[in-house]
Amino acid sequence: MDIVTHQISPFDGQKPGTSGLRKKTRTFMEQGYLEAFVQSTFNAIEGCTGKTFVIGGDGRYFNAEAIQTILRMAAANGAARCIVGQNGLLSTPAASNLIRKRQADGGLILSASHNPGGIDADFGIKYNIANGGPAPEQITAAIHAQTKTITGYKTLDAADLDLSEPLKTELGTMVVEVVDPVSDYASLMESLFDFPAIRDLLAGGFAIKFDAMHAVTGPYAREILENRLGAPAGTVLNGTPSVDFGKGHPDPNPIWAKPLVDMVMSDNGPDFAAASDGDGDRNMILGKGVYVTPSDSLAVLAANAHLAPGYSRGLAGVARSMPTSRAADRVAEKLGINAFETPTGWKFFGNLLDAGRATICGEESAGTGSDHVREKDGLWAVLLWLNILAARRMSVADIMRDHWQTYGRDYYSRHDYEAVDKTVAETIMADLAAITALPDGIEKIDSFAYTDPVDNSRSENQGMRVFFTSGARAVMRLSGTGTEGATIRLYLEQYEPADGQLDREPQQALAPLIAAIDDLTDLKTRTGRAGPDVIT
Ligand code: VG1
Ligand code: CO
Repeated sequence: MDIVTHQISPFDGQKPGTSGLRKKTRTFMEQGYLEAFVQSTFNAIEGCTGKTFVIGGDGRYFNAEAIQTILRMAAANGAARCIVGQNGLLSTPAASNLIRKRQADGGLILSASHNPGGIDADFGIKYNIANGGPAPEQITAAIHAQTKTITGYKTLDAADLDLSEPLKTELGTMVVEVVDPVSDYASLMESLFDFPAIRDLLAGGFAIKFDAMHAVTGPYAREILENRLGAPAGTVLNGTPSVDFGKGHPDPNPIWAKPLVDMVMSDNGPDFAAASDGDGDRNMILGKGVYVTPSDSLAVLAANAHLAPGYSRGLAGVARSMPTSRAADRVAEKLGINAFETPTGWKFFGNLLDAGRATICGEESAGTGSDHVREKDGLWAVLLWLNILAARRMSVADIMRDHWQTYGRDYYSRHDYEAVDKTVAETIMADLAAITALPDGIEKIDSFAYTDPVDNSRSENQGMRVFFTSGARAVMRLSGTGTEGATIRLYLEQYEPADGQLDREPQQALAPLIAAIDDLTDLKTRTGRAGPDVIT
């Protein structure tokens, strides 16, 4: 098979965002676009010679074609081996696990995660390093630098491989191993959690539902929840991955997973329900009559993790992204363990996990995970919740009440203003940063910067924070995963002590804070919106 080099010129805007490069699918399908980014990645990591990579994606439109392209390019660039999920599928946490388990040099994950899929929707690709986690900023910056000067890419003149069955084959001199995407991951979960106790809980009539949202977790959830834990057939909803996620938006939040929320809010709804996103790294947790905010979920998991065998020795520390509520910090303080505050994006947890300084990490955007892999992990969070429910034999609502009565409650909400004109959004941010005279009730406004405690790398401009004298906090930042205009994310939180009012409706509890931020920034008028597009 011949190695061929194709000349190309750089494409504008191939700058990885919060989690890899995300663009419209049609952009990725332009001739040479994917190739330019993949070759830039290979160049940035000083080539592929002799290396092993894990490759897989969430099954969205263009996943299958992109994988064939990447395999040919990896072979032409001298890689020794590629491990690929059957049919090109791998959830993000399963890919992270495979990279670690097989001691691969890295991996390429094809996903735009919670963004919709289809020829007129979004596609994405990201590079993960040998620890199984997303490439840190130094590497994504090196990839971006390569994309600006690239002149050509190498590929193999070869036909597509059949990836529909587990097998070992060759592409040029590179070995291609097609693997069952589920089994290693399911075994990892079984090693962390008390499966007999969960099986017993479910056998006793505790009813659960899991909405895979037509995305990658369907096969994983069926194997784990239905086959290994004995949940009745039909527990997993929308369990067959489809290229356009059933024309849905695979984002597990009360807006996009509304049918599931309606189900748990109904009289004869299940005791527990959960959903995950396109690539399986996010989770939404629901109990009969309750939606658990991701920030609270992180705190509850940290407080109760010792009930699961994998965490029975306790936690080294808890890390959360800056906009995530401070509920987890309260748990860390009580447990006497480390609490870390990092910028948004899972890549910032990697060093803390590698150094053994944090065991559990989480983001307000419905991502939680631990040191078992180096990505957030939707099904992991679901199983840890089930393990806790099996050990404590309480309802989700009672667990929440008990948690707030112990630690107090951080009322929390995120308001998203989507597809805002980019210049308008940037000016709103710049004006907020420029405020010098603080209005009454505001104690401090700053721009969050982070120094990684392990390697001392510095990340500036990670979001504006507004601290109120009442103890409330608002955060504003621009999304780094969108593909259209700018998305302004406004994060709101207000603490209520354990002896205070713990059962208020969050939007009402936060109403004064919402009004104060609108006064400060003129957000609604300047975006021309009556209110946020999405409230979580
Ligand atoms: C969003 C979330 C962030 C998350 C990222 C990737 O980023 O806010 O917490 O890490 O998505 O999640 P941004 O820059 O749009 O706010 V996933 O599940 O889409 O890979
Ligand atoms: Co995701």
